[in-house]
Amino acid sequence: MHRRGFLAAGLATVLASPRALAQMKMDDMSTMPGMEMSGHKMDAVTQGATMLPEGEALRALPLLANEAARPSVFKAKLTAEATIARFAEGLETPILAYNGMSPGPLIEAFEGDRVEVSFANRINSEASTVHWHGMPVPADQDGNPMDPVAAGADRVYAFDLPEGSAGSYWYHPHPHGRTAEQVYRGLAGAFVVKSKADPVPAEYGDTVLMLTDLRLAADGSIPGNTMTDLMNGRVGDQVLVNGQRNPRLAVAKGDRRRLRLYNATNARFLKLAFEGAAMTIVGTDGGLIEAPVAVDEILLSPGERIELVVAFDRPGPATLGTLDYDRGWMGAGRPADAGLMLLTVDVSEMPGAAMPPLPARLRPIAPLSAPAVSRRLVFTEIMAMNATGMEMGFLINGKTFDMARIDIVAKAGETELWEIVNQADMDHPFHVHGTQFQVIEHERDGKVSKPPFVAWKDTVNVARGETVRLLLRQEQPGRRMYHCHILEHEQLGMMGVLDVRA
Ligand SMILES: [Cu+2]
Repeated sequence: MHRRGFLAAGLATVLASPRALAQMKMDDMSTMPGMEMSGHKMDAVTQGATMLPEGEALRALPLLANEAARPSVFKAKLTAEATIARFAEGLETPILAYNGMSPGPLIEAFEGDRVEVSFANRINSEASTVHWHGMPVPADQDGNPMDPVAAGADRVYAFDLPEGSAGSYWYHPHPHGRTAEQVYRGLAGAFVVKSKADPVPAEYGDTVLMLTDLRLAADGSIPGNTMTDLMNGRVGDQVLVNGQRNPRLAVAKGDRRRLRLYNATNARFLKLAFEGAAMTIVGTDGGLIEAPVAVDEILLSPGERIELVVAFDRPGPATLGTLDYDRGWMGAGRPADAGLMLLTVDVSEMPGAAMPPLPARLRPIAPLSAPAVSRRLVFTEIMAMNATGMEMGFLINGKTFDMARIDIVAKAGETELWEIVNQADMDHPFHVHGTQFQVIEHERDGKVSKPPFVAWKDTVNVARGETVRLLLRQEQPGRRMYHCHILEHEQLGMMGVLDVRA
């Protein structure tokens, strides 16, 4: 939806119940003017959906080769360009890819490294950027919408990876108004920063599982966003792991595997459980936590990552699948959350080589100091009728995103308390660029709860009706974005600009 005329033109009616309105208008909305519909009707989502074959051997993500001649430097080229994916026999899908692949190549570098990535935007007539999601890079190297790389242009992104920054990051486009589409058409990749002194045993391996969401029409094409997608965020028909549907991985009985799970979907909330294997959380968005935490299930909202050690002690298949999670859905067509099989692990009858135990302590995390400043960010949605039909807005403190406006001025190196208040009907995963934060509490219906462990995060789900309080410190000056990581919501205005001053 273009914001032209929205709010400024005046709203005839702002309804008290957005959900009821959304349902009422559902049938008409696909033909409404001003929507980026690409001619697709609402029901195109399920009619004629093409599902990929399941059960291929899990592919490791190809590594982006380091071309640097010197040690402690990571140097490579990344090209964004249209290509044809062949997801199945006889099926051709036009996608966008980094270096010809989707997900993009895995970038692996070490703490202390200098990174220089030459980016070539070869997307036809669209600006793009590379945003280094979660990484402590300088503001002018972070691929913000204010720094577009025009179609056909090149630029170098250069930054240093500080000590202590090891973690599971990712990269994706962040151009003004085009992020959601460039991501669902295929542009996203993982960036793992490694530590030279990693306490997790090397015998566990280190496997990135990039979870993306795909919707394919019968002809193999990826349809554009519908009105439902714009409201709820785009949810596809199938969740892929490293570009494959429910791939298989073979392990020996007794094996432990380190798995880094990425929710790189535009808008799908993934409540995950491993049937037949035991999960232990060892890390979050910004790296290892202090001590391992055993869990039965995990909620991974769009943009979040989690690092697990999974123990395969029972022979037979162990499956990573989804459970139901109600994140608030507007209108008809709520997708089934539960029962998606993401990964099948075949555990052998014969035990493998003995695995070293996971250490009881991983690393200390110093709590952020007492905040010097407190801020309150209120997330709301509005649905409104005007002369041409229904329009919707996704707001932070009553405003839609304006690239020319600075919403918050902060001081580099100063700890702040951010209170993210979700007064909307949907969950919104909150993300801020340039740093990692610490969630200190959640509040819902007057009940306050603390997170089960201290962790570095750059994305946190704020459930509808919930308030999340977090401590945050930006070390480097410059303009940073903060936004909902449902990419359609970000695109429709749920984003602000933080100006960090030295
Ligand atoms: Cu949102």
